[in-house]
Amino acid sequence: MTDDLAALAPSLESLGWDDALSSWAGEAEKSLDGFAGVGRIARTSRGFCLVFTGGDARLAASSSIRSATGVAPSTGDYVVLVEHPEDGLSIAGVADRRTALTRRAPGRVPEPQVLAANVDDIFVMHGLDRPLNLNRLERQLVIAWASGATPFVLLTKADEVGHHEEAVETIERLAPGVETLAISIVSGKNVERVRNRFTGSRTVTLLGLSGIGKSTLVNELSHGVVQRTGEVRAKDRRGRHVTVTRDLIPLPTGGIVVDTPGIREVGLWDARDGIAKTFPVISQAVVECRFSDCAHEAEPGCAVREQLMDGVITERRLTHWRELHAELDLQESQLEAFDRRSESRSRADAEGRRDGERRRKANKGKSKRKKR
Ligand SMILES: Nc1nc2c(ncn2[C@@H]2O[C@H](COP(=O)(O)OP(=O)(O)O)[C@@H](O)[C@H]2O)c(=O)[nH]1
Ligand SMILES: [Mg+2]
Ligand SMILES: [Zn+2]
Repeated sequence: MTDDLAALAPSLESLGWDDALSSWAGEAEKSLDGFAGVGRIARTSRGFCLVFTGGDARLAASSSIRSATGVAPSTGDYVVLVEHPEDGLSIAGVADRRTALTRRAPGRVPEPQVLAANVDDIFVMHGLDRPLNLNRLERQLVIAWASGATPFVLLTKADEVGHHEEAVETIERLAPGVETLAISIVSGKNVERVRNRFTGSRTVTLLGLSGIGKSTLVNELSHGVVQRTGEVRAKDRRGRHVTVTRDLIPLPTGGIVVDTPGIREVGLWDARDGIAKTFPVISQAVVECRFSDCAHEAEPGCAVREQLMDGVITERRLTHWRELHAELDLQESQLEAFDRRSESRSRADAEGRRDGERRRKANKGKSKRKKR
């Protein structure tokens, strides 16, 4: 890949390093053995992180902090580093996150995965060259809102369709209060408006399926300084540089963009608030139902059903809203079951340890007696 993130070496200030982070790092430094500086994570992969350290980029191990604190350092995190002769450079602390774009990690065990930390805006992106998938868009908006950052919707490849105003209107109805723009790198439509979001250390994450033009937008925003995509392979017409890592890219004209690989599975994590913000009309109606435990089925005085009858709320949206809550309900019960299991496991472990301790003491007594 020709992106060569490590060569960018931005200053700490342009990465958003501020006084609060300095005092946090100063405190951390006091208790750390082998303090080796601070930085912001540019990329993570398999137990290692590429860290921008201010004028430099260094590779640091991240696995030990994960096992010690349970926090997996993520792209966008602010960190302190330590260096020891035997294990080299490693991450010793992760600053509290301002915001965190989080999904449920794929797999059976319910656990969160932070896709990007300390981001200001999230661009939820869809290609206009394919049909709009409203459920997918809502799901992405839920995790975007739940992150604490501000979501935007970008409809890409506007040059490929003549009727993008219609799509913009659909999304504006779907996501009131979320700014929606149709853009095109080919015609230049709205590229300047997007570019204007990037100033100072403002950090924007691109979210959306593979092939919708995220990396192409990064190339454009960086005026070609960063090359995230290559020529298209003749054989299968796929871009040669499919993005595989989540990379934090400081732009030469200010602002920071986080390019991500297309993620198919967007499981929710801790996202009730994100659901409420994505479905403001339903959330408001719920409060107005006569019964506080209204299931919005056939109860009298149900404001949700009233608005459904009036056509203010659509059947599809209500169904999807229920499904998203059900996903979190299921996850919560999985988590409880999981906690119970690990609790009984640690109780068994503790008993095992006590037994072992008793045996060791008994053996010690025996050997002492033998010696005598
Ligand atoms: N027509 C058109 N094609 C685009 C536009 N932006 C990106 N593409 C094409 O879409 C394909 C996928 O782009 P890429 O940036 O790799 O998508 P990513 O997987 O989201 O990073 C490439 O062939 C791009 O040339 C656009 O505005 N208009
Ligand atoms: Mg890409
Ligand atoms: Zn109701």
